[in-house]
Amino acid sequence: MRCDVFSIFPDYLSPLNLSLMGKAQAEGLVDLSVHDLRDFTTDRHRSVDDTPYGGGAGMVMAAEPWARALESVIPAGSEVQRPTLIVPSPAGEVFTQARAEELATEDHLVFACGRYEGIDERVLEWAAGHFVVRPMSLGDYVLNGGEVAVLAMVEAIVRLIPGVVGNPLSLVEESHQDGLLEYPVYTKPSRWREADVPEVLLSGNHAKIARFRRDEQLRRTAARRPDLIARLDPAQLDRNDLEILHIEGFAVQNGAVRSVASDPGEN
Ligand code: 6GU
Repeated sequence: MRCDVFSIFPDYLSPLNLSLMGKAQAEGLVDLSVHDLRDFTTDRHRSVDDTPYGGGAGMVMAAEPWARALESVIPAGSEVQRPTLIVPSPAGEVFTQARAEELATEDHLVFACGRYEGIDERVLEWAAGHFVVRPMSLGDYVLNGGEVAVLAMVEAIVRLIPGVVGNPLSLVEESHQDGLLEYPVYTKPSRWREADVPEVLLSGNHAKIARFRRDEQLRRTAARRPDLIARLDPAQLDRNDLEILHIEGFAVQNGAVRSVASDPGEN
């Protein structure tokens, strides 16, 4: 996979050269380039921003440096498929594990890190002629710029490329892989400061261990992320699952898992 990242703070992206991401690059699984947006300016001050039309606080990133930057990575041949242009923004669609899986199959991703109040909208309209443009958000909070979001998205995507994570089995038992949070984990010693590891985990009974872990996934997800429980497919739940969910205040109604918590004000 080829990845091009554009930013006015290229140093912000240097962690992408460390650890698993650095190794993926060294092994040729990812070809990552970080570019300084200011290298695509033409004025003496290398300026990238200007005041917003219509007024309002802050500055807006100007179109021309962005267009010149993005043009530098448009593939030459017309037969190659358009790269995906990810524009980190709190106004984008939410980046999830499903989006990471989808993007991990692409040949060429381009990331445009905005700062200030964002990028002149006409850049995104123009870019749609050369890229599949996807504004994407990490979640409902505001960062100062797209760089930290790109660190998170690139890490989530690249680790799904075959060969990047040494043991592919470690990808299958993770949070969000089956729509549930992951189960709690423990290591030696079995008793630590009066606290024992759940006994079933020492039993060697693999069926019981699997059931315990599934129950813990359901309990945790119900407590911390009821929104994820509501998205479960009831056809994928066994009797034991339904029993746990019932204890946690959920039941299947009209083909969906719903909260039946009697707590007034809850819904
Ligand atoms: Cl992708 N960008 C910015 N600036 N803020 C964010 C975000 C992205 N996701 C959540 N907050």
